[in-house]
Amino acid sequence: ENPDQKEKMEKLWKLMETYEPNDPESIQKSFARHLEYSLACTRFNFTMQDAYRAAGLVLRDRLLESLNDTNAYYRKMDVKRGYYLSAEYLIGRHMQNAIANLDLEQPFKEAFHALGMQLEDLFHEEVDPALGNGGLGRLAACFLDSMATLSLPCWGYGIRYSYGMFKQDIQNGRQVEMPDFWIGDGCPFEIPRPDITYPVRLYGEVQEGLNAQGEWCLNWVGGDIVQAMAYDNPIPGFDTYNTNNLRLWRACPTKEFDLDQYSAANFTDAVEARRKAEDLSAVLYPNDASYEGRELRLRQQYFFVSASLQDLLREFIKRPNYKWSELPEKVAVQMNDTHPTIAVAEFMRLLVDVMHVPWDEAWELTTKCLNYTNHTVMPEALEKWPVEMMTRMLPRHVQIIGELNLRWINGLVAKYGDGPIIAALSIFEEGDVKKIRMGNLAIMGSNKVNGVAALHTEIIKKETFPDFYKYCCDTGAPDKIVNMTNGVTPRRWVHCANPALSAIFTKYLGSHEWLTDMTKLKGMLKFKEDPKLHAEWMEMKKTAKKKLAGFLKETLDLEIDQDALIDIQIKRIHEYKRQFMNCLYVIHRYQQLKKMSPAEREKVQKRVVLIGGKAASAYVNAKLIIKLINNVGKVINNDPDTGKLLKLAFVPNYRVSAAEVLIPASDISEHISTAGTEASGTSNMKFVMNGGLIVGTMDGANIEIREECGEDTMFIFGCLEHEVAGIAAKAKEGHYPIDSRLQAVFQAIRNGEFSKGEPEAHAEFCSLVDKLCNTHGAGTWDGDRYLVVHDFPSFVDAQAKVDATYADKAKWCKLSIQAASSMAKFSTDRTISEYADVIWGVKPAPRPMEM
Ligand code: 7GP
Repeated sequence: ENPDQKEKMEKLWKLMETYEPNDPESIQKSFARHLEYSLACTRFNFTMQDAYRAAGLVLRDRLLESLNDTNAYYRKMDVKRGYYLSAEYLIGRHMQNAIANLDLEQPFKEAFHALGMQLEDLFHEEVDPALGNGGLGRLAACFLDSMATLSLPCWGYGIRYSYGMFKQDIQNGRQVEMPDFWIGDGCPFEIPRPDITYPVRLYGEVQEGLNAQGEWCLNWVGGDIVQAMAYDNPIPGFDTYNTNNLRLWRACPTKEFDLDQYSAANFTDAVEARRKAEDLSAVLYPNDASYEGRELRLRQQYFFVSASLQDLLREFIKRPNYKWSELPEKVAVQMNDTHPTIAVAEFMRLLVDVMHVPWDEAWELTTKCLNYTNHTVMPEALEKWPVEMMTRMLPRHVQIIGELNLRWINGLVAKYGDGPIIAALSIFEEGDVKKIRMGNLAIMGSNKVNGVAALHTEIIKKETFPDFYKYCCDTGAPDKIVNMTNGVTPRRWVHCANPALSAIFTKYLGSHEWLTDMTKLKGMLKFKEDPKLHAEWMEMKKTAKKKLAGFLKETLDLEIDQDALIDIQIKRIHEYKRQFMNCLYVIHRYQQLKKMSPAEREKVQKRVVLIGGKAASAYVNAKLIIKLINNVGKVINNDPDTGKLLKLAFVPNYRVSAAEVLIPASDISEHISTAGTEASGTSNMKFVMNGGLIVGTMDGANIEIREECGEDTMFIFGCLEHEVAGIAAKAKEGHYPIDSRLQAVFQAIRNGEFSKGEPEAHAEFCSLVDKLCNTHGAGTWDGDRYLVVHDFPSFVDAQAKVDATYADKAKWCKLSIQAASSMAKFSTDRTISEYADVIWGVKPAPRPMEM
């Protein structure tokens, strides 16, 4: 109002409006400023870790400018927004990716080179933020990259765990879990937002009462209130001025609560309460594709869902003259698996109890805004919470779910009469312990439900949720269940992880457009037989193998022959993924080598087999498989007859940054799950984009990759999904022959060849083998649930074909180029465009350079 004051404010605004310049000299100045003034380092005393932090802050300044302007633009344009709710984000290191996406590679390189520093060395200082388990979490991170790159107004919401995925140490061949306090030294990329907090209630009770308008209502009162505090993580897009946000919530004690305790002079209780509140976001549960009904886990889920929904609804009602009926035109929410599906009830609660929207309208809005992705067919992963537990923790939500279910069941009975379909579709599962099925709640509350690969989506319809699919078809909505085949971002997984390959593509295609339009890679196909490209391609692989060799030397003190075929299987350890079968094959290969004369051995293709991945801490068999791999590796690698020709190593502490070194170096990778068990797989895509070929089953996205790249680029084996039931049925009757080569492998294990001097390990290894063999006799068939015995012979054949093909270098190179150049479909840019079109109805909103 005061003109003098206004003038001064305008001066400040002008100052704030200017962007940080991006020439090398300005970057250096900004770096020095952060080193000295943000980190309090002196000229004489700073470490590489300090340098990394200061460089991180240089980037953060630029990210913030872009983030703020992007948000302002979205508001100005009043766009529809997408919100991705995920309990996990396996984001990986920020720095290299941020530099690439902000288009600062050249000036950064120059700036730091001139200061005597290599960017690579700075990158190495960053700890991986590992706020996820595996595929589901990494997919969420690739999705964020594509949302920003496509200039889509989409944000991610999740939990800022203080302890991420545990660090895996290998001691005496066994997995030992170590805490990963990744946030210990602070992360220079995140922006704490003490100004953005929401209260989240847990426990307490529901009381009848009157609302502000004097109407009868139900009030949820009492219990504990924690504050969710926002931490923003800017996600820059590539080749756009948009930067989106990943908002992670940290649990903090409420201020009032603390004060009460303090005034009661009960200081230690107050501190204890603080600790209890903070526990909520302390640790990520290290389970992948399995479920543990732990109370803290449900608390975490509700905590982040409630804060996120409050935040996005606040954004909606900030709009002038908002109308609730417009909500589905402005908001689309994606629930990443069942973890955030309490959102269905929380959305209803916020609309009905807090915003006073009538029930029927609220339900219509909920089911128009929410969507659900299923990521696994493993029944043990479908969350079901005991009603008793949920009633204690979220009493109002259980009422809401009860009411929703009542209306739902009434409708179903009217349609089908009382019968088994009613029990199958109910949200409640009867039994000794009555449970709430989160999958059913998710489907009921969603506009669209999707699987993550074509085969997986069919399995969802046929096997995981057949009654829902029937209901959808019967009500004229078969399209409620759609397929969204997964992808990966080529920025991180090709450009950053494999700069040599990125340079080849850009050189041959004449521009880096392929990085945002992977169909451009088709242009490489005309060079697939070009000897000049072959030479460069092989050089690229050599560079990657050299880097891998350095990594293996450093982490395992393992020397590898860089001319060997590199064979990699990296993913969570799970019986359905069949790392065990891979290990059994390596033993077989070793036995073959041992039988040969030295002259015969000379002719055998050299191989290095690398297996890596974490096992859930309570998953006994997965942990045993790790031990077996380590023990087998020890025998093979130290055998003078074979050591040069075959190596087997377990790569410890598999994580995003390790994947970035391993994947570019592979010749083949193993995606060998039993048909019908791997929902999609995404590392298969990363490997092929880097010119590796797949040994795989007809499962998940393998099927679609093969379709795109050509049958000759994949070494397929094993039974098909529709054959599994028949094989299992025959096995139950005792028709389950064990291949003689596999018997020889079993024999070696039983003879203790891989457990010398370790009686405990010997018994454990025998138990693994016995389990596979325990397939005979009616009714007892449960041992080889994943058909290792059945698929082993064709696996051996596929591996022989790999060796034969690899011997022809020109052919191999051609296949490698052909495959890598045919992967457009598996860019998350394609996946996310489909989500935006088919599920969310969200449109790109690229902001102009200057605002
Ligand atoms: C994984 C699936 O196992 C994998 O096949 C898929 O590619 C990935 O999701 C992304 O869709 N599932 C999980 O990581 C997981 O934890 C249980 O599933 C909820």
